[in-house]
Amino acid sequence: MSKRKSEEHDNFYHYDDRDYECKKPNCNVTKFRNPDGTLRLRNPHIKKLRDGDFLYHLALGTKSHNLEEMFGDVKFVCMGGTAKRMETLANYIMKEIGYKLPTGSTLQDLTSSSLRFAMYKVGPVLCVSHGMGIPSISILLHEIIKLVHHAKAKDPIFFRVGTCGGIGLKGGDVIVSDSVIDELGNPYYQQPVCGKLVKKPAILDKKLAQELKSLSELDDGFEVVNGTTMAANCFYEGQGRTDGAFCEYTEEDKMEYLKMLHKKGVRNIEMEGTVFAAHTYHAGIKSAVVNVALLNRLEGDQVTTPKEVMMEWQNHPQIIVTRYIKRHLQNSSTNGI
Ligand code: R2B
Ligand code: URA
Repeated sequence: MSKRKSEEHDNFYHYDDRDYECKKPNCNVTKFRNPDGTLRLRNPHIKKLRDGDFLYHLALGTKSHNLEEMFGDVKFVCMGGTAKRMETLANYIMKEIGYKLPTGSTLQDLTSSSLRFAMYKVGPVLCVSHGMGIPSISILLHEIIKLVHHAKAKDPIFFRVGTCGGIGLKGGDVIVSDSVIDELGNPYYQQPVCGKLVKKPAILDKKLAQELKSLSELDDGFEVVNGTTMAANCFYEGQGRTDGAFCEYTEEDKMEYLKMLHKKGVRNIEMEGTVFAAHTYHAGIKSAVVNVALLNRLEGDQVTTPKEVMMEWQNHPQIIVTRYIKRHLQNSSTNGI
């Protein structure tokens, strides 16, 4: 492909749906996924790396590992903030989908020599920690997207299962985002690249968000809602808190801001949603953000919920996402996929 042509078709504005069909008439560049569901990497340089591709923060590489053998069967990637939560999730999924490890063995962190992220694999499900904030999850997204590409995993679906501050929701309630915005209300992730500000639309799969919401059950003991999520770069001032080390605004300013967000459909605030939605969308990956509210921000800023309650609440997004995974694995085994 000539430079000109590749530039034209690499511009995501030419692609109008999740399958990235090019809108140009008679265009033969159709998808960022191959017909078999494997990902086409939007980076021509990777193929040219002389010593293969090393995923530094995962301590895995195309030269040192057989990524296809290790990860080729991955169908779902679940990401959450902490290593412990991802280990718990992997063990929970293992029980729910009836996956058996050889007698006497336990799940191992597959990134053990990296010490940055932790990753557990349960059959077709990867559970990986992403740390806090956009820079941290962005590093992980680059490397996990390359991992599933190198592994030739087919049609992987990505989930972020996390925590957030709810707006007008109770602690323990779950928000499945149908859209994500930044602190200024922009529905995209923007980042300086080689001295220029580059924007990527932060788009989540609405159908997936609705399906996840529909998996809530009457006796769950928590609500599941769809809504807009705001991703902030800061836990304190960036989320309008008045309990940080600095605060040059009033309680009234904060309440006005939070109420304005609520009026615009924002139901929660967290710290990764924009880049998660933007990078998965850009890669042609279906994705969802499922967060549990740790507090109602209209009632305060401090997170003082007792640890045991918090641990229980943190299971709520995991319960919903695991139901989705279980249902889809059952359907694919019934359909012989
Ligand atoms: C939710 O919780 C973390 C901050 O406490 C952050 O990672 C987020 O999005
Ligand atoms: N995580 C956030 O980013 N904000 C909150 O209020 C709670 C958890």
